[in-house]
Amino acid sequence: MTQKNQTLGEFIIENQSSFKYTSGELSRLINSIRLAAKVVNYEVNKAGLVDILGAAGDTNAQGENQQKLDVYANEKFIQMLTNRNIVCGIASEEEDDFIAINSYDKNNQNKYVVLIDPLDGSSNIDVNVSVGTIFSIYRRVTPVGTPVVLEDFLQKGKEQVAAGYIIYGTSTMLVYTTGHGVNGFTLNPAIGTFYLSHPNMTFPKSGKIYSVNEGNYIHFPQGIKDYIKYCQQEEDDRPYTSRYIGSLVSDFHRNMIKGGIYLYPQSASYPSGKLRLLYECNPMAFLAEQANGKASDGFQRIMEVQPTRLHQRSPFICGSPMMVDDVEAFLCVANK
Ligand code: P6P
Repeated sequence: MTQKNQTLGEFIIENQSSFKYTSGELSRLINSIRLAAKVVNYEVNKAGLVDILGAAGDTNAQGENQQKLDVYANEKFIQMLTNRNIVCGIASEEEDDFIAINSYDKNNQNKYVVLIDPLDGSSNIDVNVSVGTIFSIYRRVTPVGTPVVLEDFLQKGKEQVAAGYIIYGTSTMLVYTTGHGVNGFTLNPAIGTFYLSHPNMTFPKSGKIYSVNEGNYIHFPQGIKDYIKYCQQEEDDRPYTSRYIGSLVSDFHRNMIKGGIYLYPQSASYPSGKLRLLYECNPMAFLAEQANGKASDGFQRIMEVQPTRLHQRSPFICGSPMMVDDVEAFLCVANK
């Protein structure tokens, strides 16, 4: 149930009873993400004013140049989640391995693990384009009080208990689901409070926006090439509009509101796709499905994929359900 001008804190309390299993821990976990979002937002919004731009001179687990804000956001989310003693483990795009949180303490009854992309779209930071944080939350599968292990993180996306993103854009929003629909909260920076601004967000069944890096066109699978040409044909409600920000959270957010589809297929640079299954594809897929959208690797529901590695990548097709169905049909025909 949603009330006008409800704050995120009020929303969490009011909907606590609908969180499966929780004894308030999931609420506290969402609250710690809320605080981290405000802290990171403050730095992101003043990035152009202080010498925090530019690469940190290091590279992350993916061998990509780390931006200083990547490092800062990673540190802040890990710090907030650790200090509140809510989770037993954290995995991050910026960390080679997962981080065990006090899980050698047999009295540690924390049952959640969190996987994060601390600052997605970071290549946009220095050019003042929206970036985002993506998070995914699971219950651990090994007994509480024992050391958290890789198996606790390598779970199918359909096992997620919550997922969401923060978009640091013209306004800062926290959008998340606990399996009961998707709700968006906008930050009032003057008082540091998130207000329910987008209750029950849902993807339109179809749309006229497609988001893909067409610079990779010649390396796309034939079915993807065929779909892009389909989008460009002058027929029926087409041609569609191409909109690609280079920031998954921003493209996803616009497409969820207006209707549309995001595609990151296999390419020459990324033969398995660029996006990471565990902390990009799966959380965005959980949100998409909870918003009546779809998310696939082109051939199967992405949340059915069994992960085998922490940083594994996957092709990713996500958005309005009828548009995802179209892409899968083109891929199926091309693969016959
Ligand atoms: P490309 C950002 O690095 C990201 O992971 C997504 O946010 C974004 O959609 C994509 O990669 C952009 O990749 O290869 O088109 O620059």
